Amino acid sequence: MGKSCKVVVCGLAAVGKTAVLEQLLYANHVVGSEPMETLEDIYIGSIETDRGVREQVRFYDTRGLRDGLEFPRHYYSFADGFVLVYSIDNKESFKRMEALKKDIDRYRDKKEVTIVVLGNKGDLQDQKRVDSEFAQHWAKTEKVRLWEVSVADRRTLIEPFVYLASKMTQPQSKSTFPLSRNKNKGGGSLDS
Ligand SMILES: Nc1nc2c(ncn2[C@@H]2O[C@H](COP(=O)(O)OP(=O)(O)OP(=O)(O)O)[C@@H](O)[C@H]2O)c(=O)[nH]1
Ligand SMILES: [Mg+2]
Repeated sequence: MGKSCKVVVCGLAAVGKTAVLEQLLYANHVVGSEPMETLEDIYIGSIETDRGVREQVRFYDTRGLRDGLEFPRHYYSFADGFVLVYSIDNKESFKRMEALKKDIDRYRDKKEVTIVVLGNKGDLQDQKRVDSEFAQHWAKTEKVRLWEVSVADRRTLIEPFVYLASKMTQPQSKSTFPLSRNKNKGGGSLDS
């Protein structure tokens, strides 16, 4: 098993952060069950990446954001990845998610962080307040991947998390290192 990556799951209160994690990892969340406000919980997951390797991921399920509550900055410094959750029936939750994305860009310590965005409660189509195209357009400009998902349909959760685990554990591609002429002075045909 590879190294353990740290992923912070965050967003407005009651958008379904805990439900997403429990459904993904244990398949045991009953939608509409009595909500329990999270303080902080850690889940250890094992996810098979698109390279067919199992990777261990530590998920930090955080306290839902409410009015007057700022997201604690210490989360920005250790995370390898973020799952930003909003709920498609709540415009305010999309705005909070956008603000979180901005703060991640501003405060993150690590050079490489992977961000995925989940528009949860996709089953509530008749109460939809966040337009899908608008959301996808935002994601494109921000260069992040966004999926509309529903805890009621566990299959919708798989792709975002496989993508996240695969991206975080991706081996450094050699082609991303520039071939420097100066540093290769010792020899090799590239210098001549
Ligand atoms: N219809 C519907 N309800 C959902 C979905 N996901 C979660 N819920 C419900 O939304 C409520 C809140 O879910 P939680 O998982 O506790 O939300 P949370 O974001 O962890 O809340 P905090 O920890 O307080 O921030 C619960 O009643 C869930 O059953 C979904 O995809 N569809
Ligand atoms: Mg929770």
